[in-house]
Amino acid sequence: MAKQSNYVIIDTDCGIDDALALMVAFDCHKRRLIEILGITCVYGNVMVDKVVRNVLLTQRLFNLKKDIKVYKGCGNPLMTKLGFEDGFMGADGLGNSTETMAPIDVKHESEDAAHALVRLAKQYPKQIKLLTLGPVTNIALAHHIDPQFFDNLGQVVSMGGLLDTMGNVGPTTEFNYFNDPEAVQVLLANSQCPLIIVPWDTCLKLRMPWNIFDEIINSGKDRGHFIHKIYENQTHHKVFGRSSDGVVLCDITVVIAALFPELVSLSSDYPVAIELTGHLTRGQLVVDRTGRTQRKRFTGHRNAQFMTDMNVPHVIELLKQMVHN
Ligand SMILES: [Ca+2]
Repeated sequence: MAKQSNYVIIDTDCGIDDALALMVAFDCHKRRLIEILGITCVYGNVMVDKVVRNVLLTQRLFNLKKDIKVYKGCGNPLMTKLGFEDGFMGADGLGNSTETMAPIDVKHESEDAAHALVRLAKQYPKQIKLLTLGPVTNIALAHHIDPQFFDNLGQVVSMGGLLDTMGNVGPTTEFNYFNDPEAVQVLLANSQCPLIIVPWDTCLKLRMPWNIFDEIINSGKDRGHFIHKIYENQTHHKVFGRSSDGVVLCDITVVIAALFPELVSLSSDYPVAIELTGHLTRGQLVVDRTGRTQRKRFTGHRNAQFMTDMNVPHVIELLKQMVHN
């Protein structure tokens, strides 16, 4: 963990893995290792109102002296209709577990997410790490509100796209970037701040062995109990369930890349762009590792580093500690 004060904003479409990522971040915030300036919510795993609710349910676990502000953001992509349906994360985004939780008053700030992003970036110029765990629609909108927005950020760490693995939406597409390719283009074509992309390939490398998962959910701790509830349905999934090598943790990789850079491996800088028109490939992150970046059609790109790997045992240890803190 870097010693300097770390201002963080997390933009999330809070599903199951987002909730776990938020738990690690909230724990760091509570221990004053970082200061989370706000959580901005976006549609994605579920509709944005449910995302707000899921963030609040997760934050409640930490009994913070002062609540972290939660901002509601976009409910739709910039240009297209929502494409998701009730699926992997359940109708509530948390594995259909929320009905069994104590009700919560779903309140958010009156300011919308994009304006909050713009305001906070101006207030803390080049000091904020922005973590994106869902479609980047709020981020693109913030740029449209204030063209200086990206320049005011210290760093963006974004989960999206893929390098070499199979897509989780289409053959070459990953869920977050597939949902709003135009917003990704706004990010790639207009930002110059440091950008780390966490591709789907790297998310798949972070699996928690089932014996450790069982240790956590049977720990008797509130946070362990919460993890048990939200992951219960997923444990029966035919691909990611108990028959697999372990629980796929996805979005926590972004928190690790941003807050524990000593635990991750990064690629060289590669030019990246997003496919907007391909009949089969719309939403594909196009990464030029050939070094032939000057081709005429490869426009709207910028350089980005990719998180390619991490110290998995250490990350798992961090998770275990978080449950017991
Ligand atoms: Ca997410």
